[in-house]
Amino acid sequence: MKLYGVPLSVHTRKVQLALRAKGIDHDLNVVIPIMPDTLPENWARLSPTGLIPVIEDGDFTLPDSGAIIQYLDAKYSETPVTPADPRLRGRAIWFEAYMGAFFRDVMHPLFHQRVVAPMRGGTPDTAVTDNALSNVAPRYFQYLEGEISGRWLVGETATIADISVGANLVLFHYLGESISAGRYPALSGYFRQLLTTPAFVEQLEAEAPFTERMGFSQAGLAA
Ligand SMILES: N[C@@H](CCC(=O)N[C@@H](CS)C(=O)NCC(=O)O)C(=O)O
Repeated sequence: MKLYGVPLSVHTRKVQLALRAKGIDHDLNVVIPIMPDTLPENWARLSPTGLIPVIEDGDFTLPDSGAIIQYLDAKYSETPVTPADPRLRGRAIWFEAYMGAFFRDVMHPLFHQRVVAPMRGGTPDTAVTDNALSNVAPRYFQYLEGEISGRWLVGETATIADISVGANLVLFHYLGESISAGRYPALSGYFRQLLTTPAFVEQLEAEAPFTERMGFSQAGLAA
C-alpha cells in the first residue's frame, strides 16, 4: 500500500492511523501540495482536487481520507474502524464529518496563517487566528465535551470518530495550542488516553523525525 501525503497533514494522519489500527503496512511517499517539486508527474490524475492523501493499492488509486478509510474497511473487514450497528455507524460517520468542519473552520486557518503564510514570506494575520481560537474552536470543543462518556467516542472500540478527532488535535498541539483540562476535562482526558493507544503511539513515533525537521515539537503531546 502506497500513501501519498505528509505526516503533518491531518487527513494523511487520519489514513495512517486507520492503517495502523488495522495493522496494514504502508509506504509514505511525501507529497506537499504547496511545494510543486514534491508532486509526482501524474499528480493531477491521482488527486483531482490536488489535495492529500491519495492511496495506491496495486493498480487501484483513491483520493480522500474518508473514501480511503471506507475502501480499507471493506477490503480488511476483520478489523473495522466503521461500526456495523446502524446507530453507531451513523454517529461515527457524523463525528468524521464534524471534524472535517473543525478542520475547515479552525485547523485550516490556523495552519495557513502560522505555517503557510510565513513560508511565503508573509506574517500571520492574528485577527484570523484569534477568531479561530477564541470564537470558533470553543464551540467545537464544548460540543465534543458533552458527547464524551467513556474511553471511545462511539461504542466500545476505536472508530473513525476517534481517529478523526485525534488526527486534528495532534496538529492543534503542534501549532502550540492545547485543550484546557479545566474547561474541557472530558475532552482533554479522552485525548490524553487516545494518545496512549498503540496506533497513536506508533504514528507519533513515525512522524516525529519529519515534524521535528519542520520545526514542530511533540512536547505538548507528552503526558
Ligand atoms: N476531504 C479531503 C480533505 C483533504 C485536505 O484538506 N487535505 C489537505 C491537507 S490535510 C491539503 O491537501 N491541503 C493542501 C492545500 O489546501 O493545497 C480528505 O478527507 O482527504
